[in-house]
Amino acid sequence: MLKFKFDNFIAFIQNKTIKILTHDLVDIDGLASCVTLKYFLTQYFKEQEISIYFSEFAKSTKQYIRNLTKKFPEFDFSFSKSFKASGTDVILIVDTNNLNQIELNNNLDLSNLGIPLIFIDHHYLGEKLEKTKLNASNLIFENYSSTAEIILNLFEYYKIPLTVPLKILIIAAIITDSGFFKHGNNRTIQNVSKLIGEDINIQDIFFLLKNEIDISEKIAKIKGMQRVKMIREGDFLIGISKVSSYGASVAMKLINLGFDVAIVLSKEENQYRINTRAKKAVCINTGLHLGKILEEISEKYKGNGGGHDGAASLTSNIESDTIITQIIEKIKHYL
Ligand SMILES: [Mn+2]
Repeated sequence: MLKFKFDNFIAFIQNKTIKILTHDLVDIDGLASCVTLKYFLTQYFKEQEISIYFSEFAKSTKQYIRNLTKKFPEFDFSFSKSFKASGTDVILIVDTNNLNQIELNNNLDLSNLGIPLIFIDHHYLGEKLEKTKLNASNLIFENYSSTAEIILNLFEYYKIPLTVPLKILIIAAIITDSGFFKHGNNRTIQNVSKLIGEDINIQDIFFLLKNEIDISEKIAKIKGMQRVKMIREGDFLIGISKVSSYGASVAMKLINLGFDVAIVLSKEENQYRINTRAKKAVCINTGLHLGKILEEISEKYKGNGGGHDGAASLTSNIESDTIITQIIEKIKHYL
C-alpha cells in the first residue's frame, strides 16, 4: 500500500520542475521534511530542478539552524525567500494541510495557479482537501508523529542512503513533533532507533535542540498561569486562559500543571487565535479529538481551525467568548 502510494507519487512528479513549500513560522519538522525531501529527490531524479521556498522560521528553528551549521558548516541549507510560480510544474506542500498556513511573498493564491499541489503531511485532514482538488499522489498519514518520518520512508523504499546531518535533522523533527515521544507510538521510537548509530549520539541532538527561552515567553507563561480559570467536569479539569502571545506554549504549560484540557486565547493583529491542548491519555480514553472540534467550529465561523487529537488551533475574527463557550461544550461531550 505504502509502496504503491510512493510509486504513484514518484511517477507524478517525474520530469517536472518541483517547488517544495511548508507552513509559515517553519518548525523543525517543516524544515527537516523540506530539506531531506529535496535531498532525496535530487538523488533520485538526478537532473530535475528542485527548490525549497521558506517564509519565516520559528525562533527555535532559527536557533537550531545556527547550532547545526556550527556543527556541519558544509551542510546545504539553501532555499529561496521569494516564490515564483512561473516555470513550476508541481508544488509539494509539506507538513501542512491548509493552504492558509502558507505565507507567500507575493500573496499568490496557491489554489488558483493551475499548478498541481501534492500534500505530504501527518495532520488530521478533515474535508479540507476536497476543496483543493484531491490529488491521488498525496502522501498523508495521520498516524505518523512527524512528516519527516514519511520522508524517511521514501529513503528506505528507494534505498537512498542518508547523510549524518540529514539523520540528525529527521531525529530532531521526530523528537520535537512527538513532544519528546509523549505523542508518539511504537514506530516513532523504532524510527529514531533505526537512525541512531555509532555516528550519532542522542545527547548531541538534545544539545542541538537546546533553546534559550525568551523573557517575553517566560512572562506570557507566568501571566497565563495567573489568569487561568478552571472548569471541573467529573474527574477532568479544563483550564482556560488568555495571553497576548505564546498561546501554544502557555497551553502546553497548563497541561504540565495538571489540566486535562487547556484552551488559551490570544489576540493577534486583527484576529483571535485559540490554542488547545489535551493529555494524550484523555484523547485515547474518551475519543476527544481537538482538531476535529476546532475544524467543525471554524467552518461555522469562517475561521481556520484544525490539528491533532491532543493539539489544535483556530483563528477567527468572530468574538472569541462565543467560540470558547462552544469549544468547551463540545469538549464536555467527550469527558
Ligand atoms: Mn509536523
